[in-house]
Amino acid sequence: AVDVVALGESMVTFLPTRAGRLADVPSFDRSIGGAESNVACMLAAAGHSTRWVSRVGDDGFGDHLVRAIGAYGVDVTAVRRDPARPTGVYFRTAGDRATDAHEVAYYRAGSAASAMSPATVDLPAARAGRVLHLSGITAALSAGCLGLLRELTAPRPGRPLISFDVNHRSRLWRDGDGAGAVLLELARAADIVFVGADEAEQTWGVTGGPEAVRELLPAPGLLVVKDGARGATLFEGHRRPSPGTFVPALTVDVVATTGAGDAFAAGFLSAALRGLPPRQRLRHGHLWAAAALTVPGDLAAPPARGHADRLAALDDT
Ligand code: KDG
Repeated sequence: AVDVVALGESMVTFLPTRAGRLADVPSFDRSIGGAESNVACMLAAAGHSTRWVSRVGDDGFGDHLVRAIGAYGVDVTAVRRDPARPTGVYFRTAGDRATDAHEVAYYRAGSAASAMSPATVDLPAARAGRVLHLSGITAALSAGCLGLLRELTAPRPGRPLISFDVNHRSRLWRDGDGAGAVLLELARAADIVFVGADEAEQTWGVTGGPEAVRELLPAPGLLVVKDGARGATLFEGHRRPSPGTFVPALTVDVVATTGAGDAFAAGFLSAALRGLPPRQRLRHGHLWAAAALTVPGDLAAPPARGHADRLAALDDT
């Protein structure tokens, strides 16, 4: 059986060759992005069996995504080609932390992946893993995509563990879409949830820190509330109030934050699949996130397992 199946839209990503506004950058390097496939690629690179389920266009960018993601060792046999709709692409600025002038330009409306639905996706392939990793990005893409997430997260015998990264991308939602309600419904249906403390405030108006997020999401057996550069808190089990485990993040020179959340989720899931204890799951999340924070692209190679295990076992008290 596959360890982790990740389902979602991936895009060819254009990374600027230098810092500056999109209006000023003259050239871009081709790369790949996609929150869920980033998770699958990192897990595959770390030796886990993974599958990516999605749709791409019957075009060169679709060929590139399937080839590049497959090259990480991810099973791409359940990726379908759409003869009519194109593969999505996006452009973004380099990590301009100092100016806080980060820009993202998506060209994904009407993409092949936005046509995902229970009718156009191989559902048995999506359900075949121990863990099915999903994100809130998919919910914003189309009614069919939201219907697909509802179908996959509905209770049913033998359902894989649902891992859900809230990933509230406000640029993809319109007023009236009810992003907060939809993302809350999906997070409540999941077994493992990743959410940023700032994201929880923006999405649900929760201001009381990790404990308040747990109040809102008491059901997931594993809830990780990430507090950016400070650290992350893990709540386990279904007890209320459940004491959280906080582990500080690493201090790194950030090149670009894009993809750090995906890397955190991948590192955490890897450690959880290997049965490592709670603190070490968070440590692996931070270590893998550090790998993504220190490269310009959305996707980084995970730290070598033995090395990460030794670092994760260090005592921080
Ligand atoms: O988490 C990184 C992703 O945001 C990026 O790779 C692109 O999937 C993407 C999105 O929808 O923003």
